[in-house]
Amino acid sequence: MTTTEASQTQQPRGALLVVEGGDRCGKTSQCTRLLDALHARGIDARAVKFPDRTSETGKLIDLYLKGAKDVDDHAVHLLFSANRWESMKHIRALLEQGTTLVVDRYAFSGVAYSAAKGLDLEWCKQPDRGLLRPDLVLFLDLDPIAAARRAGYGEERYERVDMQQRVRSNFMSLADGSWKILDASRTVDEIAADVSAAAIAAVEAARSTPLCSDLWCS
Ligand code: DGP
Repeated sequence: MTTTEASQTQQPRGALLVVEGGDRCGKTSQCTRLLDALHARGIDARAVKFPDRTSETGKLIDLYLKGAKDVDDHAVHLLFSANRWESMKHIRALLEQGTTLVVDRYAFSGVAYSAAKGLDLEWCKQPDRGLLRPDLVLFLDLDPIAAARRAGYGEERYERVDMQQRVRSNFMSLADGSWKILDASRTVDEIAADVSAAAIAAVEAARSTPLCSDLWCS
């Protein structure tokens, strides 16, 4: 087969779609709704969640989040980053085979949460530098006071309103042109409609743009 024939038969890549937001902003429901919407359009898509609590680093992170283990803030930051790095090869392979990924939290959570604990924001970015750059970041923006009224709030380490206010402002400082900020105080259906419209446009655009491992490299 010639090089031209090989490139003609190559599968267009999948899109890396990240969903971010503070605790109890409705991310999990929106990720499920988005996957359903993509599948309904015949798009090959899968869910990914960070932290991945099943890996060795993830098990430690889970104990930390549940308050069962104390870990130095810098060390836990590196652990969350390692948890993402250990999935990168697999994520790249899926994207290259044409699978779109709906990723529940990514490096933006890493920075927003650790910096909210007082770590330097630029320092926090460094371990995740060079991760795959998302095609789209969907940020579900919810007032932390409204989030605190939602069921289950307060069960994990970071679920305190003062902490969540700082997390929200850190997230905002990370936003760039690849972000879509959505008002998460609306109904699930209203948010889902905006999420799927933005995601479908990003899946289309990703077909003709290369995959880049250059998050925060410039
Ligand atoms: P979730 O399973 O989406 O509810 O996330 C669990 C908690 O962990 C949530 O409070 C956000 C926080 N978190 C997620 N990723 C990171 C990270 O990379 N670093 C830090 N410090 N916290 C994170």
